[in-house]
Amino acid sequence: MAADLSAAAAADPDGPDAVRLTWRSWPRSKVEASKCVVPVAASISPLRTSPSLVVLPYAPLRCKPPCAAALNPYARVDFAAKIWICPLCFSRNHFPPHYAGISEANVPGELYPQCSTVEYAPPPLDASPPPPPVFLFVIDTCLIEEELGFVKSAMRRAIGLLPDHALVGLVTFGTQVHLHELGFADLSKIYVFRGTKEISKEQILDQLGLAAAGGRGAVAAGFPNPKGLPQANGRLHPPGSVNRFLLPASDCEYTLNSLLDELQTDQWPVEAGNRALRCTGVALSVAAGLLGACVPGTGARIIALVGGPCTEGPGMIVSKDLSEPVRSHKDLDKDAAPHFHKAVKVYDNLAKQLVNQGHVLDLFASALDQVGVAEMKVAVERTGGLVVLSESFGHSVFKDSFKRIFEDGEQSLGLSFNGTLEINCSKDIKIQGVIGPCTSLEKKGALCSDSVVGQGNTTAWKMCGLDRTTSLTVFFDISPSDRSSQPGYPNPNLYIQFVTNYQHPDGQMRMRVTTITQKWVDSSAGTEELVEGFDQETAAVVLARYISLKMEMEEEFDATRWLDRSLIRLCSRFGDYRKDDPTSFTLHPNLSLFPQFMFNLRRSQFVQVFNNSPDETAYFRMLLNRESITNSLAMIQPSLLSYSFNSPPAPALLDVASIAADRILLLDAYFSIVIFHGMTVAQWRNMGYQNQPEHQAFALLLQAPHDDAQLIIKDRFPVPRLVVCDQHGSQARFLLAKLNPSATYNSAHEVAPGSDIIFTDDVSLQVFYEHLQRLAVQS
Ligand SMILES: *[C@@H]1O[C@H](CO)[C@@H](O)[C@H](O)[C@H]1NC(C)=O
Ligand SMILES: *[C@@H]1O[C@H](CO)[C@@H](O)[C@H](O)[C@H]1NC(C)=O
Ligand SMILES: *[C@@H]1O[C@H](CO)[C@@H](O)[C@H](O)[C@H]1NC(C)=O
Ligand SMILES: CC(=O)N[C@H]1CO[C@H](CO)[C@@H](O)[C@@H]1O
Ligand SMILES: [Zn+2]
Repeated sequence: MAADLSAAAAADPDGPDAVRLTWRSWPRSKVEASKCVVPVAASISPLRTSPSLVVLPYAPLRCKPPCAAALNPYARVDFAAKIWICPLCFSRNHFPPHYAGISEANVPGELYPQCSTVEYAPPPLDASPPPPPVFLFVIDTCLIEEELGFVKSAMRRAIGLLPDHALVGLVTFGTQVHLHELGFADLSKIYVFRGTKEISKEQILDQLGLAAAGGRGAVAAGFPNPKGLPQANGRLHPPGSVNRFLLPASDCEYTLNSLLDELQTDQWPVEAGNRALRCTGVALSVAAGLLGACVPGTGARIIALVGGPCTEGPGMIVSKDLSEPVRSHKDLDKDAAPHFHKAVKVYDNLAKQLVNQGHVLDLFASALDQVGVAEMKVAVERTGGLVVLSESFGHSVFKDSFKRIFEDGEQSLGLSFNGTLEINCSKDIKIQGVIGPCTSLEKKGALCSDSVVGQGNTTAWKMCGLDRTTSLTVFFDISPSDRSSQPGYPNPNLYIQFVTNYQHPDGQMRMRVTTITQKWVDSSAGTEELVEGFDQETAAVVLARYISLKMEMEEEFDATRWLDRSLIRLCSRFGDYRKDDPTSFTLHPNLSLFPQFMFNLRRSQFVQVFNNSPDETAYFRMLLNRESITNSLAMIQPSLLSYSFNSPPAPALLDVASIAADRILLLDAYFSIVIFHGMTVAQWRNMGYQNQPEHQAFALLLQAPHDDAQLIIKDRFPVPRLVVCDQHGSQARFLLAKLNPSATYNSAHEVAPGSDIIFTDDVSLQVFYEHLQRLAVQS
């Protein structure tokens, strides 16, 4: 699959709409849908850029209420009568006067067939310039000298890349929180907050002298427009506050750089046997309070650089006493993590505050031990923040990822703010909810299903931060109403419309509309049409997201067993076989890779969580939920490419049998990329053959996987860890851990008839598949 490298550019698997569905043909009834085993779901990347995207300089026409769907290419148009019929609700709508010129020969852009995804960028109503982006840095100083040095150089580089008009602020914290006034170049003024106690938003603002503007309580910021605050040019803030704490980058570059020069590691003494006192929770509330008072409703991000666990005050995850270890998965499982739920509650409240204000939390956690990503996850994910986990602020995973936030042009992440997603669909479809970086806007309606998955009970979601890779998974319920009373029935097609409003990186508000159509099928007649529409890659990723959520929410959930059962049911229903004859079992090509995906999912970090820390698990899940299908699939089933003298690079089986002395392997496991030299290749390299003119072919062979690895790294955020290793070297474990153990396993195992747990822990793919065949064909 790594051959995708070039193929991906040619044929984009996400298509022009950036929507991928588990099923492209939908069963007509609830019962038939449940027999499909894999949920009916869509993975959508609302802001993915496509070279063919059309941007229209006006606002869309909308269907009459309550539908309000935007006009789209699937509408039936009567040019003579100047009427369009909405494909979602079948209402007839008159074109307004400014569409009077419409005819077969003169069709507006939104009706072009290729404009199933289209963007509207109407001119803004007022002429005031769009609000500048805001970056509030929150820096941990409980670090060793060397780590603080890495932070400073990363920050200096960031400051150099910030757009001049961006507003910048600085909070540093350790045992206490320091909020730095940036308004005075020579005389630096610092506001100090104690880290021990929870402080309310009002107390924070009182202390900063920001509460005066509207009287007590009035500063409690609401989104989008808190009442009672003075309003200037559509921007809200008490007078004077912004130019003390948040300054245009061009005005405070010098001050910031000198603050960084003078910044010291936390000076509070740390007793022997203790951890440093670190008040991450209070630091983040101060940051959130400041943004809520100064720039509510304006796109702003808190960029937190955290180098250790919160040990004091709200949000603490472990006590300062070193004899108490940081919670593990075992502790969480046994409910023996005394601080966990309390801390999650704190960050959950922070998430609500930030979402209310429209602000984002980005978390850069760099430490050998855990820092509390598992507890802070809710605040990052609900606000659409970025997260990067690495071992050190000196590691390329941190350094290169951090730099990319501020990069412009082709390398830009396309960071956008103030996003909302709304979904409309044909009548017989209900929305169960969304998994991914967003928060429910609690807009309940007839389209909401009673069975909720993720952020449900709504048809609208907030994404304070989103970028061109952000993906969301929407789960649907098939729930036919009384059809005879429905206009337009029987309609062979269903329609779904995704509407995303967001603030483009250039500052203007835009609306992207994607309308998709699929076929209804009557699957009681046969499964062929369903199988033809099955997207096994999307199905594997959606199941991974779904079970990750269930593992978090349901205490007794047994993921392996659930996956085994689902796979057997799917294969019984959609496989071709004679009853009780395992040798007759075959799968349609659209399903044939799926068992292998499930095999690797069972062995992956998403199911085998005990091999990782809770912080790592939280990190993996956040990225699984927000990445494209192709990237998420690499997390579940890494791709492997083999390089050798006599053939071009070729995909290799994810199996120890792919290792050979005269080959180089390139593994892409999303979080890490491994270049693995076979023994002979490594020996030749050590002898320097690549430097001899007669061995130029060897030099090229050595270089090729490095070039391909750089291609992957260039496009990915967070930047993956690159491991270069040799067969039998200690780093080779990064490859071996991902390979199927075929060579070490002996496959003579009987399955008990009627059993639904098939497989012991570390069987090979072949054994797994044999067992699956036997169980799937059982009558
Ligand atoms: C945020 O989005 C809402 C609705 O999508 C819009 O009304 C509001 O003006 C936006 N705010 C800013 C600051 O652009
Ligand atoms: C969804 O709404 C129903 C009531 O309308 C409520 O009973 C249920 O608890 C809600 N579910 C979630 C997950 O919010
Ligand atoms: C499934 O197979 C059919 C051919 O039988 C092919 O046209 C279709 O694109 C495949 N679907 C997917 C999602 O791969
Ligand atoms: C029936 C329904 O929920 N319609 C919604 C379609 O989407 C618009 C916004 O895009 C909502 O306002 C409608 O309520
Ligand atoms: Zn309509």
